[in-house]
Amino acid sequence: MKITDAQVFVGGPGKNYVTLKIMTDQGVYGLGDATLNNRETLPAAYLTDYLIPNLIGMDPRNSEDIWQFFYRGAYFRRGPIAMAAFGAIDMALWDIKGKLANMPLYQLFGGKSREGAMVYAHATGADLEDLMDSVAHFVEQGYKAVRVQCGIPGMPSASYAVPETKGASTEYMTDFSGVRPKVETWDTGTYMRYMPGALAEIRARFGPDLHILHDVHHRLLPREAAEFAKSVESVGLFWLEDPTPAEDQEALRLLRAHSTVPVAIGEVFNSIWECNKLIENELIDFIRVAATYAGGITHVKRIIDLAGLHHVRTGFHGAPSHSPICMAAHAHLNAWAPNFGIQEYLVLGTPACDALFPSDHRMENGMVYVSDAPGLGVDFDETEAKRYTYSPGSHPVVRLQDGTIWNY
Ligand code: KDG
Ligand code: MG
Repeated sequence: MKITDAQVFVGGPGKNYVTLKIMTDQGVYGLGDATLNNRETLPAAYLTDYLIPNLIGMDPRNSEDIWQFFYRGAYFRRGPIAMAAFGAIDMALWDIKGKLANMPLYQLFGGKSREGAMVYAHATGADLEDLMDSVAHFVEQGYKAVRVQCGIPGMPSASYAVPETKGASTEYMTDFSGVRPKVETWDTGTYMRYMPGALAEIRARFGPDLHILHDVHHRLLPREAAEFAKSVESVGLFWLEDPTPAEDQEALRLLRAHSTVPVAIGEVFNSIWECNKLIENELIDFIRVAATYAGGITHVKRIIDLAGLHHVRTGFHGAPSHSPICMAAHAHLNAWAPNFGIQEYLVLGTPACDALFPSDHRMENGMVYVSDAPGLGVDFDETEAKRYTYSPGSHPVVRLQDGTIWNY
């Protein structure tokens, strides 16, 4: 069996999804997601210029050897661009494998460990009252877990993932448009003084059963993160996400020594080598990698297995920048993984997204139910794809009040 051709498509409703389609001499094709938010053209170019010319003629069934060929063959290994490109190839090869076996991928991994996989939504608000309305909206829809972010009185500009005006909270998406980033201003003291009380009010309003998550988005120093974690202990968070900058695998030691708040990290990691110490030293509770830019299903399965040895559960990244192809890969991993924790899940622009990526993976009452179709169980409509073009975007840049650049 041979790969005969592969194509890359960039575009989608409100997002520049990077979709890879690998064709074979047996008529079976596979799909992969190489979307790297706001840098989408780079994995697309890596695929088109270097990887696809090598893929042609290879046997698609040898997904492990192909992964190793590209990874070790890159010499300058890892990094989000390369790992997103390898990730898309790997997903597409697993898709082909499942279609050849006539089985959904979770069966090839070892079958289902659960029927539905719990997901969390993003609640946000220009202020706490607005956030409460947003949380109530998701609770009414049946969500059992909600991430909460809100505007902070006295903060010089809107905080991470927070709308500037009230009433826009349930459909809110951070504005990433344009090549020049928006600049936000941040003050750690203002955040540290306000947020623990706000989280406590959310807990008081919604009771003990709601799973509450909060994302610090890498903004605190290790000592500040330890103090913050201690101060939110009584809220009973499901997790505290990215309390410190992700580059430092030792940064969480201090937090761990002072608090039992569950910690989630890893949405910016692209290999096992960025989280192996965090996992082995049991400094985290949830690992947040994504099948896209952490090298596909093959590499993420290795991370899941290492995590399982150390009581670390999964909580894969599922921001709107992941296409339904990556989310399908996650749905299969989540159905199988013995150490599944939760899945981030954003439903935005669904009718248009469903038209571009038809599938019968389904969301009901805050749970995702995996498709039983062979392979990934998601398709790609090339005619629909013609409606979309690429438009560049950037993540905001954060400065402190004195102008110092900080972590977005
Ligand atoms: O591209 C970056 C976003 O996906 C990120 O800011 C979202 O932190 C994020 C999250 O938890 O989804
Ligand atoms: Mg995050």
